[in-house]
Order: sequence, then C-alpha cells, then structure tokens
Amino acid sequence: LATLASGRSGTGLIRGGALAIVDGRIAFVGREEDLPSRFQADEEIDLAGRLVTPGLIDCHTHLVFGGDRSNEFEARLAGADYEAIAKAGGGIQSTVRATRAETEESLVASAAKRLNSFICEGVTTIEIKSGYGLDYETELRMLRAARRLGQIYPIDIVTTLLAAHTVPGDQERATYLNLVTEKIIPRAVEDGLADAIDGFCDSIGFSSEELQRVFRRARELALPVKVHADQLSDAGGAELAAQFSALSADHLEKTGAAGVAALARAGTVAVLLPGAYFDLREKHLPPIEQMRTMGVRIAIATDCNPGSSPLVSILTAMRMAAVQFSLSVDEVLAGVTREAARALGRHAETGALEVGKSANLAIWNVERPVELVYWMGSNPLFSRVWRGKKTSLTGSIDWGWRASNAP
Ligand code: DI6
Ligand code: FE
Repeated sequence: LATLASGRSGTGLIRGGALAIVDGRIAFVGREEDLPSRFQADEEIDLAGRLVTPGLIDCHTHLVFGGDRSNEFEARLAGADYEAIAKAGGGIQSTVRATRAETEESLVASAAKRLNSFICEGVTTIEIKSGYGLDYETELRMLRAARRLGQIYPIDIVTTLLAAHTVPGDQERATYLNLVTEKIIPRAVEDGLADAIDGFCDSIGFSSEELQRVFRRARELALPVKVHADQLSDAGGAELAAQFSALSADHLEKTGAAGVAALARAGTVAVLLPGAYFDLREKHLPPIEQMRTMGVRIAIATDCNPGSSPLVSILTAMRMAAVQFSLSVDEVLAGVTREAARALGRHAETGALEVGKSANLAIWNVERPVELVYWMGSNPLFSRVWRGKKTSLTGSIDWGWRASNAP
C-alpha cells in the first residue's frame, strides 16, 4: 500500500498490507497480520502483491469545451506563437465560439469521452473549470455540464468557475468584469454550481488588480480562490493567490522568489502543469527548488484543455513532471494524490489511504511506485475503487464519431 498518509516519509509504503472498507470508507490500513478480526470481510480480495495507491486526483482541467484546436496546433508546429494566436482572436476565443454553440447535452457527451480516459487511469476525483463561455448563459451551462458528468459517471467532480479567463472578443473589459462579479459569480453560487473561483492572471488574461475585484466577490460569497498564475509572464499571480489565501496557484513557470515566499506563507499549493510546459515548448522552469526549500506543497495536473495542453492522461503528466521538472517519484505520487486533494480543499475526504477517508483506490499491476512513472504510454491499472465500489474500466461510453466535432 502506497498510503501517501501525511506524516509518513516517501509514499508511506506498507508491505504486505491490508485495507478494510466499511460503508464506502477506509476502516483499516496497515499490515495484514495487524488486521483486527472484526474486519473478517463479507468480501475479501487477494491482490496477489499488487500495488495500491489512493485513487488519483487531477486538480486542474478544462475538460468541458466545444470543438478542438488541432488547426492551431498545426500552425504552432509551423512556427506560430501561442500568445500571438490568442492576441489575433484565436486561442481561447476560438474555443469560446465553439463552446457557445453547444448544448449542455453535447458538452456532456464530448467531455465524457475525455473523462473516460481519466477513469481508466485510476482517477477518482477530477476538477473541471468553466472559462470557455465568457457570457452568463454559457459559463453556467459549462458548470451544469460538469456537475452532470458527476451524476452520470463513477467519479467525484469538483467544479471551478473561470469566467475571468479572458475578456470575450465582443465586450469591453470593464463591462465584462462587471458581468462576472455582479451576475455570473452570484448566480453560480446561488445555484450551487461552483466549488471555487479561478482567474487567469497573465498577459492574455487579467491583471492582478482586475482579479482583486473578482476574488473579493468570491470571498464575500465564501468561495475559495484558485489562480492561473504567471504562466507566460510574472504578472504577480502568486502574490495575488497568497493575498486571498488561495487553495492553489497553478502554472507558476515565471514566478519569482517573492511569489514563492508568498505561497509558502499562505500555505497555498503550487500546481505544476507539465503538459502545457511541454506543448508550448516552454524553456523557463517553474522555481521548483525554491518551492522545496521554502516548504511549498506541490501538486501535478494535466491542465487538459484544447489549446495549450490537449492531454487526457494523468500518467503522462506524472511522467512529464518527473522528467521535465526533475521531481522525485515520491513528489510525483504525492502531487497526484495527497497534495492534489489539498489543492481542491478535499484533503479531509480523499487523497490518501487513511482511516475515515473515502475508499478511493487505484490498484496497479506493478510492484513499486516508480513503475507508474517509468513507463510511457502504458496503463498498468488493474482495478479502481470509488467510494468503496469497484467500478468498471471502460464504462458505457460511446466513443463514436460525431462530424460536428470538427472545428
Ligand atoms: N491556461 C491554460 O493553460 C488554459 N487556460 C489558461 O489560462 C488554456 C487556455 C487555452 O489555450 O485554451
Ligand atoms: Fe488551465
């Protein structure tokens, strides 16, 4: 058992372990010989030496969106620049156009295919952001689609309102920011659609000053904050996140020393997104050594999105984080379990094999944690348990072709 329990070193490995589940919760974790006899189970499963980890957690995705951006990917391969594409009305704006044309049902259908990939890799909790609607109706529709996915599929979904992603092409900055703070955020809260509020603090998003307003509103309505911080430039995103005691600051490629210190003081989790780093051929590494020195907790996520990280594999993100960011296997494992749970404010509930937590497990056809990071493009998942129930790997999702998926 790689317990990832807090207070234990490394992955908190227990050899010859046993785990008992009662009513969907972990009731015992320890060595098999220490298993109390009252846990003589109704059902006992011998895993024959397989590795068990907490169910994996992807704490940063944009899973729900319309269309794709494969055309821009080709342009980027031919030398076009991501930021320049965005400033010319492509990028996020092009996904906004495609997303506004979708119904809640069609958004659910296209996101379900991507969600299936995560479920098949042992993910039991996933965060989904809005941010490709950028108007009242579509932002709420995206969140409803995300909630709906959680009702249909065996996975916990945490939703984040990212109306402050960028200014929509058809609006003034001030008018749009007003809409976000006065209409979209209050309505999302009223309808219980958002678990947190996010904002993109960057050259193609919003300034730190602009986001202050958005986050004050979040705070008034008692919602926690997350920040897309300093991806393309050091825009003060980490300091902003710390100021609002954000659950997480994400990206952080260009964050300076002051930003890291602020995150450490605030106890905000740094979420690293190696897929976007890879896809944009970024050269500037996030300040990982400073994070370690200052004791900033590190999580890893896919940032699954149609533009900068079309990545539907948490195992690949783990591999990329290890190689590109020089994270240890222990850091990588913690980054997609215990620390990812903390980045979502769900660490009392999931992210470690500890008594009382939800019985979310991933069971692997490997002997040692390193093997989960070592292989590229293989999926050694043996079985997955969500809320104490063994859940099928392929589900009932139709991967069929829809011509309307073409951009
Ligand atoms: N950073 C990201 O990685 C996503 N949004 C953001 O603020 C991707 C945005 C996109 O290109 O669609
Ligand atoms: Fe993102």
